[in-house]
Amino acid sequence: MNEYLINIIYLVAAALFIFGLKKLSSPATARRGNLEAALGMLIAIVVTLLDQQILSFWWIIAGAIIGGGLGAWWAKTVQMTAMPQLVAVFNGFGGVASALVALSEYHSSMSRTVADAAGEIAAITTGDPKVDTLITMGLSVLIGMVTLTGSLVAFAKLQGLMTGAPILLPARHWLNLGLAAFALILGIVFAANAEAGWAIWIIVVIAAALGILLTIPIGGADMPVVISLLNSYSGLAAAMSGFVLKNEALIISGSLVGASGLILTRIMCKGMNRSLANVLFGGFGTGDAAAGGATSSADANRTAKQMDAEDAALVMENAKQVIIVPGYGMAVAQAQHVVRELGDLLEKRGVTVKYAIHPVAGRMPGHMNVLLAEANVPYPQLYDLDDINPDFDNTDVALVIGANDVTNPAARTDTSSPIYGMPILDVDKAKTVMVVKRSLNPGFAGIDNPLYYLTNTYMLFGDAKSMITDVVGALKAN
Ligand code: TAP
Repeated sequence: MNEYLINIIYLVAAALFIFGLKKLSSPATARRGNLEAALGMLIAIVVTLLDQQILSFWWIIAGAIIGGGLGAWWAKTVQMTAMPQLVAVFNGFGGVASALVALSEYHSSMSRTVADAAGEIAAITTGDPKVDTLITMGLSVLIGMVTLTGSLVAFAKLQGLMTGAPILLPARHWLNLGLAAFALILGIVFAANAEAGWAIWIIVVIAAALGILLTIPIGGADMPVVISLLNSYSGLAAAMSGFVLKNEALIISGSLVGASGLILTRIMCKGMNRSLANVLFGGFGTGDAAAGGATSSADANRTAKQMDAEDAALVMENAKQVIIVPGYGMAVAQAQHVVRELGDLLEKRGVTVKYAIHPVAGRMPGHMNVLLAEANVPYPQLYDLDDINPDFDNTDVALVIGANDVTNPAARTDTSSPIYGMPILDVDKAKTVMVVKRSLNPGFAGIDNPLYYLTNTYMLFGDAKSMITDVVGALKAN
């Protein structure tokens, strides 16, 4: 195929990636955006396959069937709450794919095979790759392998295969720094001398070790941030492979993944009021509190008032406005469908219903948006933190469902709190606050929530799905 034609088609694919990404920024256009980006990817793949450099379609078809089949089966069967670890594994595979592409390209360019006159295959060394290609090969291998092992550790932590608590090795920063410096030196040796194939293999080992060492000191519950960062790394590794293969579409798509992963990481850190350095090197957290990692530090002298489902239904149906605040507990209980049913019933009774979405509610970016979209909650009813916060003052009921940290007023008032400064949903400003959760136990941050002891707060103790089902039943009976 003509090189110019290929590049123009790659450009079309890249444009589709960018338009697709833009559309992903709103729930209303996200599906279309996904489709457009997928179409871009399809075009890029077909053009690459039609390109004459493709050697064996059989390998490609076998890989697509096995890999695609496994991926589709896993994505279809995964629990919504296990989505972060699935994404982690996908990132890891992306990283190692880039590393393998760079390694195989190095070896095929160093050892080009030619058929001799007798039809036998003999290897000759050409020393073909130039310095710039060698540098990008080294970077692709380094970043790709860090992404692979880092992602596998993230997966193991989230899946409970290893402790979620930070593993803090003595002098770990020096160890990591030493390994990174060693990898850099090897990279320079490799770039200066294409024959130094041994150096790239040592880089493989060091990068694999670095991925593990950089990820084990991070608490299990911070893993979603790490996964988003590793996602960015996998994009960078792909972009580097793009330079190795001189494939513009790969360079552009890898850079887009790299940049969007970084933006997402920043949004998540901002939502938690933590710096990226604090997440990566702070050794924060004891694992995932919701998985039993933390204990309540509630003051025994304070009492939290309780309310039952019937009373809650009565208060809500007489309200002008109810703001529903979903959190991780709603995801665990899979209560989104019955929550929507509650919202619909209240609306039918003339109550204005809004959903307040905190950027880090749940355990992955957009977690609440995805769940509520799955339950067909209309998009216009979903409000971001900045848009909804001024509304709580004029709201009769804030109904908190399985959310904890994202509603903790200590973030506004208690300078000694680990979450001080984290933007929260100001639910305490509503006339009545109802909190649906099973106990007074803390959430991810492992800290007490003074919200539960305020005079306007009522606890509805129980599993989110069964409690909201009871409230719905009471509303229907009224
Ligand atoms: P959390 O603060 O973790 O609180 C969730 C609450 O849900 C728990 O206190 C738990 O209380 C309750 N719960 C668990 N299972 C339940 C069930 N079946 N029914 C009812 N309640 C249940 O959640 P959040 O408010 O959504 O905040 C998210 C936290 O995760 C933040 O601290 C955030 O920084 C962190 N984080 C988020 C992300 C992203 S991207 N979303 C990434 C990393 C970290 P009981 O045990 O008493 O029921």
